[in-house]
Amino acid sequence: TPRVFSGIQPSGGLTLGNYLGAIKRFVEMQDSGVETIYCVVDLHAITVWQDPEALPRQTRELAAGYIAAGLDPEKSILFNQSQVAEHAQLAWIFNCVARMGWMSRMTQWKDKAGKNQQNASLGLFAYPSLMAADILLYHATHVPVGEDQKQHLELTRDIALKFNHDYKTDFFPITEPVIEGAATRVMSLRDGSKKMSKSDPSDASRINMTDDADTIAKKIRKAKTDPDALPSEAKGLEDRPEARNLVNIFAALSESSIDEVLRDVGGKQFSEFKPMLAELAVNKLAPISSEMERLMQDQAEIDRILRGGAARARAIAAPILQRTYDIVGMVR
Ligand code: AQP
Repeated sequence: TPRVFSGIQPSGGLTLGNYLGAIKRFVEMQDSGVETIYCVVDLHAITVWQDPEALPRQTRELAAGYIAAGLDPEKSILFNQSQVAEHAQLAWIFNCVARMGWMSRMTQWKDKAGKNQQNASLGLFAYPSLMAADILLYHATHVPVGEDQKQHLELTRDIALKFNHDYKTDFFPITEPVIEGAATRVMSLRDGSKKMSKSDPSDASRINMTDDADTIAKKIRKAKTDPDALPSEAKGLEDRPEARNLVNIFAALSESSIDEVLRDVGGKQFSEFKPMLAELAVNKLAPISSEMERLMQDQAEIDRILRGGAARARAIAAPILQRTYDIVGMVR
């Protein structure tokens, strides 16, 4: 039977990219009736420095974002990673299976470590090994993610294959990435060649789920574009990354195709299209952000949900870790 696992880092506020590329898909999968497990991956977040004063709020806000966007803590298992120690325990085993060379080829490692790799954390280097543990700890079969996580999911498959090979077993399943939906790669509003990211130093580069209507309108108004009018079909967006990104966001938010959007707005100038996009974005995001705000009033309730989710997650994870230890040859 299919089992879905995915996670998001509480490394800042949620962006429109996280919403369209991940959370919206999480909700659809939950509502399709399969077993769904969604995690706030706080152990991943600290691979780059997180202020311990801010991390609890970021964690709770992400949990609130999940729920406000439609995840139901009864239907899905919602929890934060550090409450289920088995993630770190399985990651250690996988650290001993994965090879240095595999990790050093990861583009996220190269991007985030930058020029000064010697000074990046060992955790950042081993990030994909922990991610493989997150997924394989539940024998998850399907993992919905944005395009940027594709390479890490391939590495998860490589780790499962090598573990199965080294220990002559078929214990770990080969996971399917689910990179679908209209917006698997939402780009920065300031640079159409960079993905929209929570940790981009420029706040103007992204739409945060908690931005108010005026801020959203202002960011879209200032979004980088070219001087031409919108084309009337998708082909006309080639070599126009900024234009394509805005049309793509419009399509994803309105649940229509790019061609359908261009049928309506083809020929318009950005000065006319941008306010339409802003209005749509505000209409879609405002109910979620106001619900997030309401949920954040009751921290104890969020913590209770995360603890309950962690207990349910552990009930699945613990036997799988024990079985892994047996396969590896650990005495208990
Ligand atoms: N721009 C994006 N477009 C589509 N999907 C996106 N995702 C992230 N950015 C976009 C998807 O959101 C999920 C959670 O991502 P993450 O928090 O684990 O880390 P990330 O991919 O590195 O996201 P950020 O926002 O860029 O965070 P930071 O800045 O902390 O690294 C994943 O499914 C991801 O694909």
